[in-house]
Amino acid sequence: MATNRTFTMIKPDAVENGHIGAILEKITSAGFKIVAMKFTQLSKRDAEEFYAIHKERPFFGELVEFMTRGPIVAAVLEKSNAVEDFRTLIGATNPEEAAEGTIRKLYATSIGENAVHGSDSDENAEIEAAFHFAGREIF
Ligand code: FUP
Repeated sequence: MATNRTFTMIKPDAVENGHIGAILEKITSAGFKIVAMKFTQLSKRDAEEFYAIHKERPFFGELVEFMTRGPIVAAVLEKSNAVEDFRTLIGATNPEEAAEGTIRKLYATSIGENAVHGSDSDENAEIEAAFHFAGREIF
């Protein structure tokens, strides 16, 4: 996958709270093009694999429980400097520390339920996109 792409999820809290439309509007208004998208729900196994890097962390059980409790929107986004610019758009992991106007500041509930995911590197963007989408589902 090109380095001008990143991967995102609108997490179960934001879906439950009715923020899908507002978050997609923020994303497209910021210049990101949606090149893949699906409404889906992670199984326990999916979430454990997706967040395997955190498996020794004390919050891992809660993270898996949260990410599997309802549907999510998964998407691949395209823009120059996509990974870094998207991390800026979503804000800090903890919404209390997120900058004004960022998606997490506006829509996240807590550090554990923080509304959106954004890949942290080009390499992870590619791995995460491939986890959720077949090549023919990315346009
Ligand atoms: P981010 O890259 O900002 O999504 O944050 P991390 O990769 O560090 O963490 C991934 C997810 O783990 C967060 F979105 C929420 C959860 N988490 C916690 O629940 N508590 C923490 O202290 C850190 C992360």
